[in-house]
Amino acid sequence: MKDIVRTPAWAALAAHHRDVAPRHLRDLFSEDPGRFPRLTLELDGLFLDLSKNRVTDETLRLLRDLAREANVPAIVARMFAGEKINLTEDRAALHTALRNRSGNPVMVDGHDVMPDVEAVLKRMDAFCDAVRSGTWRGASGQPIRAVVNIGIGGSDLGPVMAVQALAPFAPPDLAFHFVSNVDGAHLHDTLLRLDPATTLFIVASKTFTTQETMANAATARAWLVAKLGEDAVPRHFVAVSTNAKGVAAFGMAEANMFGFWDWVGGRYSLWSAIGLPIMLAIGPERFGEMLAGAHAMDEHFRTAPLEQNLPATLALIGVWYVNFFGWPHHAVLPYEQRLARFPAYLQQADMESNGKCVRADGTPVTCATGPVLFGEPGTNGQHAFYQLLHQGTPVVPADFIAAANSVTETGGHHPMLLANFLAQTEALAFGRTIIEVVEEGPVPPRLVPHKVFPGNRPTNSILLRRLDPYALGMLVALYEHKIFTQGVIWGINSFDQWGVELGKTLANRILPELLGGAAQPHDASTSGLIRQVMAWRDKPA
Ligand code: G6Q
Repeated sequence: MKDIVRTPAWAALAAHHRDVAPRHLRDLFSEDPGRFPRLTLELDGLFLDLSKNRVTDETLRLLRDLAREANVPAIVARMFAGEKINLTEDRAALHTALRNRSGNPVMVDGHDVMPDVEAVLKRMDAFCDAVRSGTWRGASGQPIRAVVNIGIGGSDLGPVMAVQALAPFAPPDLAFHFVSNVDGAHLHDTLLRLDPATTLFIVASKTFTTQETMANAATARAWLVAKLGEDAVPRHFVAVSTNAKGVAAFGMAEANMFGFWDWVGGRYSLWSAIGLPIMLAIGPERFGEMLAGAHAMDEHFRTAPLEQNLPATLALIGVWYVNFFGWPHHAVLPYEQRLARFPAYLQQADMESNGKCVRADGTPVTCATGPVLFGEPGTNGQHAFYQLLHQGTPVVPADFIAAANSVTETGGHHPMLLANFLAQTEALAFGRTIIEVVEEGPVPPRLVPHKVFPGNRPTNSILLRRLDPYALGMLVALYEHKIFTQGVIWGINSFDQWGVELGKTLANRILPELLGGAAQPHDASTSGLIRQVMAWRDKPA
């Protein structure tokens, strides 16, 4: 496999970095009045301002050469064609088929998957209409008023993020809860507020073997059965899975199961039946709009030249910072309270996809890969960690996300929110010089250095018209494809996650010890902690 670090395109970027690194964004802007129009891109109501990045036209040209060197366009085509690009799991990565609105077939192993996708969507539509209209009744004849999604990782983060993001599109008399953690407190505190007669549980698990989900589902089932009896289960439990046998073994009828397929990666699954809570919240039509937004981004990513390609350009600028500036962090800062879970969602999408030190062919990487991603909604973050973003020693490239309109404009708040969004990227890019500090008015000399802002801190601004289902679909697909493009450049498989296995295996080994089984050999720290836990555990009454 080609080592991207040893290519002429990489060497050209390394040499170019020496020219660009000392330059300040203040100069890049003052020398070039055409910078903003040239470094902005737009697609269907999603506007991307790249101009506050530490790049020149030459940087972008060289980065695109790097993408060609890494074969990005060809590998993108292979993903859309359903080739098994997830080599370690021998699977296709076809989340794009789940939102394919083109009418064209998508083939996996010689089989067109689109009729299967359409059939599940149709069943989801009918089920969601029934629940939302009150035709679907609980065992005691009452309509559903609360939906509890039990799932974790990819079977939780996408739905919880999207249901929150699109809350104004949901009926006010249907509450949504998400239980993921095996910590019984999560389920306990959720059930406290619920009436079993009006509660619907969705057990969401691709494998239907995940410890956390199975434990939470079994406890929730016991709670329901204790209150309403065994016969109530089919009116209050549905499953989303690829494992029909596992669902049957749990005691759920096939009619209550919504399927998907092994070519849907967990963290790419919100478009599949895993999105059932989203469809219950916003209804089938708006769920279709979300799929359409993602499809528009797919078509753009698949067909637009690298020069105009939004996901590819975001990816390349990220590579520029990680590999050439050596900045290992990335912040995602939505100026939209309803995107509060978007950074957590992206943390999984990005860090589980590209947090790898071995390339797809099993050889070690020779450069840094995925950054540490974090974020919080603005303006809350401003009153918390932005100090470090402005004046700290690490430079943290950041994506700022905002919508020109709020779906629920309230009390004139939105212009205040937008002013903060705009002010922060301005402050990060341009900072405040000593001269500006002094000119602003009398300031004690000892405070001058504290009031200086270095600036030159790069940001992308992503502006939506409003956060509606279509825009959310576009936004999520934008990041999915950004992540994939970076994985291709680094030569890693963005679709597996072997790094989460070891902890699971060790936990399975430790659990019997905590239940009173014989001590197993561990390192001194782990054995000591097990003894301490056992000493402090309350004895069962
Ligand atoms: C995502 C990962 C992982 C997965 C969870 C839940 O890409 O594979 O986060 O989604 O481990 O798995 P199940 O859906 O099988 O319960």
